[in-house]
Amino acid sequence: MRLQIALMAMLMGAMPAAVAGNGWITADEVAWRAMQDDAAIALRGSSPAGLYLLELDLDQVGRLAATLHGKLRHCGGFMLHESEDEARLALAGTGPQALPERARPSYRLTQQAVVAPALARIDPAKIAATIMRLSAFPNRYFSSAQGVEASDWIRLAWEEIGRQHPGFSVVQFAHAAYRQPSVIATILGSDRTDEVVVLGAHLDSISIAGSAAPGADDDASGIAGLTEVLRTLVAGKIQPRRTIKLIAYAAEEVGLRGSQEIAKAFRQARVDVVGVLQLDMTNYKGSDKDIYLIDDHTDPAQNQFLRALAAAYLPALTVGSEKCGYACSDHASWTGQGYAASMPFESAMGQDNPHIHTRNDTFANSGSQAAHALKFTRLAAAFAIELAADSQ
Ligand code: IPO
Ligand code: ZN
Repeated sequence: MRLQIALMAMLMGAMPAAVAGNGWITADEVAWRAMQDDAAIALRGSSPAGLYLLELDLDQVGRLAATLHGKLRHCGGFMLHESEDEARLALAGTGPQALPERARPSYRLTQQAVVAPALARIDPAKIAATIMRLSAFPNRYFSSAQGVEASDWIRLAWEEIGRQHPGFSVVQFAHAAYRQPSVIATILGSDRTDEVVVLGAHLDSISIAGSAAPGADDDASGIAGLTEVLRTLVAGKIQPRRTIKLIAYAAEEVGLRGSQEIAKAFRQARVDVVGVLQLDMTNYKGSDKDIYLIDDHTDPAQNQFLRALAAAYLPALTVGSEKCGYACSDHASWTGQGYAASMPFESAMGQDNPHIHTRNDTFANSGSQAAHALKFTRLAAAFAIELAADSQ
């Protein structure tokens, strides 16, 4: 009933004037229901697909994210857009299509001789060390000083590892609207340099109670995985044909803001990204299978490629699939720009780490082990090596 009233009011343009606006978000049904009593939010539209267009003051976004975390126990469930037009495009689901000139990879496996030793070099103790170092920051919130320090730490750590590799470079990507920069490491391809393979994870953390936010599983585990993939590529002096980029995204917890800006910048520059892999929460084994491929807001053909990689290189692992039902991590930002993206997740929905977004998302509460994250790190390394070597 409230919704009809709201829709009617919207149609009559009589929404509460309180909302100065310039923040436009699209949210799914569940998220909209959880925030529809919030006077700071105005309904501006909805789609048959169950998406809602909402306007709010930008400085309300952080509070809204925390409120939704509290109510829904998952991140946001909304995407923050830079403009009303862009939000209306997302509402209509008419985001940018795939780059017409982009050739589909063959997804053939040809790098057995390189992948096997690379996976053997991956050290769970190093994954654990990175998780413990990152979760030692009181928080890694997108607008906090510690959030900036965490970004700096990752850049320095990757620089330390990567400097041995001739094609390596690392930069921080500044976001105008908030102080936490994303970090982008690059291993330049040998001859298919303009074709790019992206591996990502988010560096920020959040605590709904505003308390400490160690974010050991969400998502220090993903950053630790990327760091170990970088180390095994460099240690193996692996020279990919395509360029490999490792991205630590800022501000995932408050609307996928870092990855949206970066994915859009790549799309606007017509960068030929041949595939994107997201690692977000990989170290809490809450279900019977080892890996759950998220199959909404992702690419079916690339998900099949991941199954083939697991079967070939990690035959002991069991792989299932799961739906998030909303844009549940940074992979969705790339999908929204027409790129192929995938996200292997730690468990089935609802069996994932119960401590996320609280002071209790610690390494200890993931069992003081990195055995689960190790599986995802190996899969990510195989993905990078095979896709970046693909001669298609
Ligand atoms: C998340 C992701 C997938 C599923 I299934 C359940 C929960 C967590 C993600 N939304 C998050 O908070 N990332 O930071
Ligand atoms: Zn989260």
